[in-house]
Amino acid sequence: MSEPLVAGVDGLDSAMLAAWERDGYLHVPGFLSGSDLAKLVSLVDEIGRTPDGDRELLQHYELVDDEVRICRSEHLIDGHQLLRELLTEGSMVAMASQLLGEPAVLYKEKINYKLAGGAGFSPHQDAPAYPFIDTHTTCMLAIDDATAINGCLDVVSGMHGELLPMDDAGCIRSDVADQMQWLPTPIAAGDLLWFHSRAPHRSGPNRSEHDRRGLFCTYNAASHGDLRHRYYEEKLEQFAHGTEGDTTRVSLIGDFQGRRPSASQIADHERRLREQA
Ligand SMILES: O=C(O)CCC(=O)C(=O)O
Repeated sequence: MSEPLVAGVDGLDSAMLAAWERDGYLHVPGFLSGSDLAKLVSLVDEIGRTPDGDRELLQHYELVDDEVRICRSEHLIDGHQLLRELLTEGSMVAMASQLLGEPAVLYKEKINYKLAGGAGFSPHQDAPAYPFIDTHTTCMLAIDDATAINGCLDVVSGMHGELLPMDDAGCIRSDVADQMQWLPTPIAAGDLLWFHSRAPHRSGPNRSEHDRRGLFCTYNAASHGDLRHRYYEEKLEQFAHGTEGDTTRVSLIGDFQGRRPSASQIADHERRLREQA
């Protein structure tokens, strides 16, 4: 049984909570470092090489230079005790509870890989992609440094009060997004970036030669119920009936801009993963 990761931050102070209320997002430096961060990095590497369905994972792929590349893994905690402990016990869930103002429970969790050359995300709010209740808070735990070149998140401050007009994909209408003041939020590996589910955000493609991976965990107030199982059931149901398009579908909205590989390209890729394992 592996040792739990040791976090360098165990709570948010009143200045941080005030910044959160004002901005709808919050950068918390130094959550993981040293050997704890290294352990998480190697687990993310291993998850990225695991075929869809193994260890309960839901895997999503994009085409980068016509090669199949992992772009998202989700439904992580059932097959990975280290992640289950990190995301459902201790300081991560304690911070989510502070931000929600009451005890929090995990709603969903994912890794966005954005490997070198990987695609970005259109301007959106998460709330339309997260059914059943209105408010969630999400944390990006940076696995690699996230920079303006490799596709860190851009956010808009103080716009987390209401849902904005959407296009057919469920993203923020471009005439509205074009008027907003977008702030790049570069963060270092091991840092956290918390953001409200109505905080507008977007991210560019990875224009560097290095990967920009992030572990994203989303919480809701426990008084609204433990909705994680229901969320994944709903997602699988919607994906089963979804239409095929040119972009990879990773969400209940169409925010991801990555190109979709064919089913046979994915099957070949996963066959090679199994041969290499
Ligand atoms: O990973 C990114 O660059 C953006 C993530 C995001 O906006 C999302 O998953 O909703």
